[in-house]
Amino acid sequence: MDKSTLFLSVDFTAAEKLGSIHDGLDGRPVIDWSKGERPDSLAGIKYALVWEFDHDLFDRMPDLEVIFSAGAGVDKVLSNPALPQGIPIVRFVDHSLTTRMSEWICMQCLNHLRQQKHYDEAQKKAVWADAPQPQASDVTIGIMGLGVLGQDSAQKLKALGFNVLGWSRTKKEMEGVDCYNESGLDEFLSQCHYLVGLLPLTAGTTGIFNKGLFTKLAKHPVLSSPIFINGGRGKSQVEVDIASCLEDGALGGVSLDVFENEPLDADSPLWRFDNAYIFPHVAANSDVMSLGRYVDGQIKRHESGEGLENLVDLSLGY
Ligand code: NDP
Ligand code: OXD
Repeated sequence: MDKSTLFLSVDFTAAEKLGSIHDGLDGRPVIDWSKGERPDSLAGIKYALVWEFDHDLFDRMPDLEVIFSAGAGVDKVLSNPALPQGIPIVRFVDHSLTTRMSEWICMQCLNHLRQQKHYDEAQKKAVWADAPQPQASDVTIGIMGLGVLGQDSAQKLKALGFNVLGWSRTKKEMEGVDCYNESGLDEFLSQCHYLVGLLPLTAGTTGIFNKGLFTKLAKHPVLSSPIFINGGRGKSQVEVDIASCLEDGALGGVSLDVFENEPLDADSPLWRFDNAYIFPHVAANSDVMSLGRYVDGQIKRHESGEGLENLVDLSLGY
């Protein structure tokens, strides 16, 4: 049986290092809009894989059955005002992406715990200088967002010896991790020395990481000020508040992979804090070949009647 064509509107040029999207698609034909392919008609297209895309494209796909997001977060896809009604949207859930996000989260927690900035500076100046050395079990890390990524990070941080707490919209049950929901937010925050953000961007999470929230975090007896690490979405954080908290010591350090506006403006003060690790939204890039394999697998499930996985709940926005 001929495979149905996948419409592709994602520019993978920078990401196709280890393999191409085609390597994962098992021979499925593709119309690659991002590479300038412009067929006379988009009628008959049942599947579209998108990230940022022209708002009117979907009007030209009367036969569309499924939209696939090229990332785990779907805020960009959902922000399209011309999104067709009633078409299921599948987000990207992938072992490699999950594992790499947990690596980044663990690395940031360890960077702050083991005072990496202090040693980087000391090395630059050829100074032999000691710094306090608490162990992981002295530190409580709270994760806001206990979904696919948050739960994997929680388990790996636990394995490193940290005390781990979790917070999510619906309360989770995780062995060894005390979990909270919205009503327990203050109790959760009051215990966290480090706060990790792994939330999707929705109306409910926009601007949630602000000064009011940071001032509720716990002060560590040795490291003193709390640490904020965000791998979710930048518009969940208020950057003027982060800068002000780093200045007045309400925050002792940050690791930020995501920003209100990306790329982060060269004039942003966040680049220049000694205790800030700044990354260009690279905590866990989608692996292009895995993404191809995933989309092809989901189309096969859909066509065999097995059903799509990881569907976005439009009423929740993630
Ligand atoms: P999931 O949908 O699996 O998990 C989202 C979690 O956030 C769930 O626990 C959910 O609660 C919780 N949540 C959502 N809204 C609220 C709210 N208003 N209040 C409290 N909790 C809430 O997503 P993933 O774990 O797969 O991904 C999380 C985000 O990470 C993505 O949406 C994306 O923005 C970001 N991301 C960033 C990457 C990067 O490179 N920086 C790479 C990949 C993803 P509940 O469990 O109750 O539903
Ligand atoms: C994603 C991302 O959502 O890369 O997958 O940010």
